[in-house]
Amino acid sequence: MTARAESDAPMTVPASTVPVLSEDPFGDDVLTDPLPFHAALREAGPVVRLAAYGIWAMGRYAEVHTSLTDWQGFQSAAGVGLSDFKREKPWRPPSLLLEADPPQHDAPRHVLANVLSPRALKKLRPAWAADAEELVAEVLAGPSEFDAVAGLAEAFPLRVFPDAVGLSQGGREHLLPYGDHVFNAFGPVNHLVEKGQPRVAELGAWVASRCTRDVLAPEGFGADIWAAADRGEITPQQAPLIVRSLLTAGVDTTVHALSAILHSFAAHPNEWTRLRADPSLVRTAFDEAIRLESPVQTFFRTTTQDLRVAGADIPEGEKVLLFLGAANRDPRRWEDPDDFDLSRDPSGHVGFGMGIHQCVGQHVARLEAEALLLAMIPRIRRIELTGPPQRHLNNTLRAWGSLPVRVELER
Ligand code: OVM
Repeated sequence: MTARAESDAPMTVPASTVPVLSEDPFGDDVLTDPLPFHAALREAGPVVRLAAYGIWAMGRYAEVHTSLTDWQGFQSAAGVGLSDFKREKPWRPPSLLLEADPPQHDAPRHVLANVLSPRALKKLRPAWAADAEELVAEVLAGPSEFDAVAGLAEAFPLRVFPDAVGLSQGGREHLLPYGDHVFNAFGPVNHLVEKGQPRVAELGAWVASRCTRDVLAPEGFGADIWAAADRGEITPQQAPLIVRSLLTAGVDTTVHALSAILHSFAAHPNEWTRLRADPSLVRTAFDEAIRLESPVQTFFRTTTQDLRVAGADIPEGEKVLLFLGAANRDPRRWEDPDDFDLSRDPSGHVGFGMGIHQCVGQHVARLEAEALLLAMIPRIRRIELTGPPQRHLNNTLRAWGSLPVRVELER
């Protein structure tokens, strides 16, 4: 772009004038507290370049939403991490759901959407409610001060989800480290990815070994996926990779979502009182905490053609980083975006993505959260923080290391 004298400046903004940010969004500082970076990203403009990686980024709700719903222009098959699968070999066989576009995406998506539909989950509700009551009773029988991440947010999904998949008993301790690495691997190869490298072969091999029909229980999400292969809805070659998606995307995500919910209430005791007075607010509470915390912070897309977004020209084949977490706190879309407020309508948040890839497991996550909160409501009068929560750094997840809380019991 050549400089122009102000007098003959064009009336329209040159399309190539895109703001550039130099900060590394995957650096420890930003991962520890992403909010200042998100604000700078939104303020810089609707489309921004990130010099650290030579990529594009969006942090405002409108453009993030538009890009997520435009799967024709913003593909997933080139990978939804920084790595471009058209140029680099993927580190593991690509997901048939996350890292696929129509038409290849359609059959796996259809099958998994049915397996995890609210209708299919109905039969799990009573058992999960009982499991949640049992876990909460165990925790509350102990000290009134405890770590809510280990005690509740990790313990509950690990108690119900692997069994619901039909996963065999041995090796379940591999689930969280494997998921943590997969979500790190969407980012650049920084120290977080390097930390996972020594175990990636072992963990990946274990997960792959748990996806075949013979090792899955005769009833469960795994068996349901294999039954869809029997009906010809997917091929027998596709079934194990779809089971892998459950084991990859179904544990860490829900653990950190539950942590986000528990943190929200511990930090806002009045909202806990309000929830206790009206437990039908559990569904709002779940979405409001997902909006506020955005357990999955970012995903990439890759442009399939030259595109113009909000006046910016993005060439074909470019990586675009979409900041779900920034969009979910965009003041252009949300009133008092940083408040955890059960009287708002959080629907429309992009914490689960939007469009054809929107989280297919969200009803599982919702059921887990509802079961846990409904078990806590009658027993816990107040939950409060006893110290600063510790973050667990991850390139994609807004994750928690610990959440020190004190509970006051209902007598
Ligand atoms: C998958 C997968 C892995 C990570 C995340 C995700 C949020 C999906 O293997 O399909 O969706």
